[in-house]
Amino acid sequence: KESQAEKFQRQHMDPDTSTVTASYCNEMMKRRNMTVGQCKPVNTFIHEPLPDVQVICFQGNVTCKNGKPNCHQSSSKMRITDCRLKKGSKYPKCDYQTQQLQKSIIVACECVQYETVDFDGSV
Ligand code: PAX
Repeated sequence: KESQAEKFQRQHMDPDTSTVTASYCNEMMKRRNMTVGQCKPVNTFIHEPLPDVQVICFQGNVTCKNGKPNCHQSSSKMRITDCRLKKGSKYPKCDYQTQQLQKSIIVACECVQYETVDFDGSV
């Protein structure tokens, strides 16, 4: 079974892409299995090396949106792409808006191996 850390990497890591095209989200949301059964409404891809994302678990501690204490905010801005389902898009035709951004990100970490398990937002 896919671990939480593996799920985080499937859903949020894309270190090797630097510039994205308008069709990036439509292709990536499908390729990474986030359009199975339903269209995932919002998802962020991070274009930074995995070690740079994992180290966020040792950076500024913040409360997660769900009230848990295990979220961390990156001390530097990261290259990210937000994928947002367009209004009127209906499953199985998942049509996304692609937006490339540079923002500080917030992730949840589990202490077993200090691995990122949840994307909590960007600020
Ligand atoms: P998830 O599916 O909610 O949680 P996501 O990144 O895929 O996250 P499994 O076993 O998979 O069910 N976990 C935690 N989740 C949240 N908070 C804490 N502290 C925590 N600790 C552990 C992934 C797994 O992490 C576990 C949780 O139980 C899950 O385990 O965001 C909804 C989704 O949209 C993404 C992020 C979420 O998907 P919302 O609306 O709740 O904030 N998303 C959202 C995004 O990618 N980018 C964005 O900017 C926003 C706002």
